Amino acid sequence: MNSLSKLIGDENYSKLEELGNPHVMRIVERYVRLCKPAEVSVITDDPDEIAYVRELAIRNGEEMRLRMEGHTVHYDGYYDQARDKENTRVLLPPGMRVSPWIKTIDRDEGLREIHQLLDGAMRGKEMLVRFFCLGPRSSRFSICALQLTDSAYVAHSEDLLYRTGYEEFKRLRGSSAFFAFIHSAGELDERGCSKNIDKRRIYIDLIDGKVYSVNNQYAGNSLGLKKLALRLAVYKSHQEGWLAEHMLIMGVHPPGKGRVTYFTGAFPSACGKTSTAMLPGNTIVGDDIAYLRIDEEGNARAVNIECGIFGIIKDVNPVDDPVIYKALTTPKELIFSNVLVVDGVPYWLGMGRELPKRGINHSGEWWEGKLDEEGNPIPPAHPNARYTLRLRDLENVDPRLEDPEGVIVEGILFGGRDSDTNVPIYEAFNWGHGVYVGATIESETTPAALEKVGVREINPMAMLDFLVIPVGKYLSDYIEFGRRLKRVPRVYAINYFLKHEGRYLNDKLDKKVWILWAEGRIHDEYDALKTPVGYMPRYEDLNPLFREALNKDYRREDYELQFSLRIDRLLERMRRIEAFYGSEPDMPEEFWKIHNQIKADLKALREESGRSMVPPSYFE
Ligand code: OXD
Ligand code: MN
Repeated sequence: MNSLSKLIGDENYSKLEELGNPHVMRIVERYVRLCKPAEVSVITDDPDEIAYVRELAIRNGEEMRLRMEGHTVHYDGYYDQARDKENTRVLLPPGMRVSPWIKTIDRDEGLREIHQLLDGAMRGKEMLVRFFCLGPRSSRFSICALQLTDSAYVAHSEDLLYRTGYEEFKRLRGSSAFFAFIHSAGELDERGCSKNIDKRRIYIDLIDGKVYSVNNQYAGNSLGLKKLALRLAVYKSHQEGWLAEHMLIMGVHPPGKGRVTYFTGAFPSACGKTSTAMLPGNTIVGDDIAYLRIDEEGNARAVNIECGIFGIIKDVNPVDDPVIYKALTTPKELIFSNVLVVDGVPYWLGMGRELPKRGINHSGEWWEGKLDEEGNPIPPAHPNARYTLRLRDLENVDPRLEDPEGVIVEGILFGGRDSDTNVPIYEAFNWGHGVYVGATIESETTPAALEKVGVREINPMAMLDFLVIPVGKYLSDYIEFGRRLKRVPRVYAINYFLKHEGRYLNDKLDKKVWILWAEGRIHDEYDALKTPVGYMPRYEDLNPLFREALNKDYRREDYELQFSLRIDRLLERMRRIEAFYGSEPDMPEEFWKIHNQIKADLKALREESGRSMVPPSYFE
């Protein structure tokens, strides 16, 4: 009997052996020896084995059943409620460069530290060995992923969010072309939450295609396949000439026109990405991460590398997000995290009804007025509370979700949380300008990462946290990608958060109209107003869309206010863009050319119009 089969038992061993992949064997052996779990379970694609993981999460207390069939709740530790930017680091070998805001640690030093932390980290626990496929099965887009974890919640979440991949690993025929993720929640407290948060570390090894994550459970930190895999994919796609993006994919179905047009869209976390992907009347392919490649006819094609949603639940209510709300309140396999629970019923912020005054939440037993260690009031549910479910369990899932060829992308949306600068929507002049639009998304920070909320930051393609290659190179890749296309997607800047005198100028569902307008533009159905920043919609086109899509009156004065060019604000942003990108080497020349042109045009417009806020009628 060889040493690995002695270590993990014959049954587990033969499951691994069947893959015919010595790299998998080596990784499993190394981390079983290091992490020292009490038990190991190798899980294949067999539904019984997957059910075992789901049950294990209940048995070991990581999830509790809720009243509705299939629903469970999971809690992360009080200080482990979002992505930990500080302790997420790229292992940097000598001579390698990443974007300047990405945290790094010397590769050898980081490997030493993380392996010390992993030593014995799974003592008394069960290691789950899981195989997944990032992307549809049998697709040239897709990447195999191996996950080792001592958290059944992590493994269960990945079952909802990713395609099983044991059979896909066989198709690798022994190659090492897969990503590997090693996660341990570490020592747990009496609530089953990671205890040693001060030793939380998430280290990304780009060269080896591996990520190590320890002393955490929040999915954005622990689930290898989510944002950790995105960083590995960014590095790989840069080498190979495709794009790995923080993007939704949706099918837009204009009423009565009998066609579907696919869009992708990048928004920073908690800025409306999921609610866009779940807009009533349309179909969802994905809400978070897309891989884009060029097909033989020169189309941009996209696949969702996930098959589920890990969505923010705050403000999901029957009025603003009817489709999501319904999905959350009907029986299906679904994990809530960090919500308030009373009598087996989950509650969250902004759900459109009054919340109970006591219950269980991410702080344990909770009552109104409870303070945390720093003396801050604890809200009933965390603002970054989440739900995890499968796309195929939704009525609005797009039929092409599993298409190995992906969908043809005809439109791309770029948006941020911007209260005072951009109009609700405009179209870029061309691909290069579209890249500029994406590169200059500016957004106020949100509770999806552990940092100060509400700070304005430039967030290139909503990829700020994930850009493990130098941003100038990334933008050059983007421009080059467009150059290779025969059918170039139109690009839109979109903003749901514009305010006037402290009040939002749009209702949440107005986005339906913006997207229908963009879709119609792609099919040459609408003219537009040419402005220095791009093409803006005409009132004559939006008005009937508001009527048809929302049964709403759209007043000309509302249009005028929403679509006025705020020249001073735009110029202020341009200065922030200059500060952000100014010292960046490898920036594509085209970026600065476009930037300087827009700046000159805006200044000329201010001069010529004598105004700092120019209404859309000026461009008619
Ligand atoms: C997410 C995020 O969870 O971006 O999607 O934080
Ligand atoms: Mn995201």
